[in-house]
Amino acid sequence: MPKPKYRFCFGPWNLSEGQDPYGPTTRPPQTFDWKLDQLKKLGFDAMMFHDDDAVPDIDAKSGTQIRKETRALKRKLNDAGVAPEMVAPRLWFSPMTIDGAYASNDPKCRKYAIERSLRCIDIAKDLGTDLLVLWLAREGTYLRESKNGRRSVDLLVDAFDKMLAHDKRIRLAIEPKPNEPMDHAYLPTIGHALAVAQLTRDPKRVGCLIESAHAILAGLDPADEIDFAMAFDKLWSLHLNDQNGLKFDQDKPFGSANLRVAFNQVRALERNGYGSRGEYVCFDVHPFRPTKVEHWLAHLDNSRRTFLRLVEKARSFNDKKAQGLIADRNYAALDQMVIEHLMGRG
Ligand code: XUL
Ligand code: MN
Repeated sequence: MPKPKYRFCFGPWNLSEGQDPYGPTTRPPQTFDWKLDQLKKLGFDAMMFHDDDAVPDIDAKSGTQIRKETRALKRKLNDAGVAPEMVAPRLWFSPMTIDGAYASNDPKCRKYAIERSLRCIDIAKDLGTDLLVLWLAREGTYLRESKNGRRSVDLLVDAFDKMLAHDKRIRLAIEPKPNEPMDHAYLPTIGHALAVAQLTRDPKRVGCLIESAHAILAGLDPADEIDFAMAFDKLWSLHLNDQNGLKFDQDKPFGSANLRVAFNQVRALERNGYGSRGEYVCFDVHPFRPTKVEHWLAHLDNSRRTFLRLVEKARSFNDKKAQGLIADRNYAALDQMVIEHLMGRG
């Protein structure tokens, strides 16, 4: 398989201001144009969008206005030579999604969620991407008795079907996450995402996006999630980052908590040829809250540097020697070989 030249992406939300549930922002807000400039300066290739990153205050705007603003954004991206990677409906902010979106108990709220998603598909089309990412933030429960799990699956499938019918070219990439903000999400892993794809009217157009931190939160190794998704040809996007154990979603720089887990993700991408069909490597990372304005871009630059260094490490790993150790069931030596390789020897 030819070695892909990786292309990189991030979203406007990855240049965040430092707010957390316990305190306010620590950096001043910046304009979208500033963020696009930084993306270019860092030499990234594409930007990913929520629908209201593309069209702010989207719920208050008419279809005509949304279209006008989307086209203006498209021109701006063209001028900057930056591709739109995907668009994702932000279905977790509105008063209409307090108790869920597609699987809300309230039919008016379900209708809102579907209509907003269809508008988001129109934005994707006008921007020039066929990828809709669905992070199903509020599809799950805080308490099991509040929803009927079986009915929720049916409602999710019904919503996906409406999206697939709305635009014959759109592809849905489900981004699973097991918890946060929910206690338990309905689609917590890649296995769930790919299984639910089979229930839709066009399984070929329903795939997934793996986020490293989300897989770790599910107690899984993200490298295994990558291999699993790619065995089905369903890994259409990727949010690389890192996560220190089973707690809140940390969105740390790639490789920052566990270099070996990062190395194994890169190896999985390499062996499956990720990127060879135009998929981007996106970093869903955030600056640490104490980060000063002058260091605001470091987490993105560092993530890409680490990724590229790990590509070198994956390509220079002595597979022949490793295979010998595997054949001899000498896993202690294999373990040490990986460690020495990552430390610069072996
Ligand atoms: C949430 C998350 C989102 C999605 C896009 O944990 O990762 O930023 O990636 O909606
Ligand atoms: Mn993500």
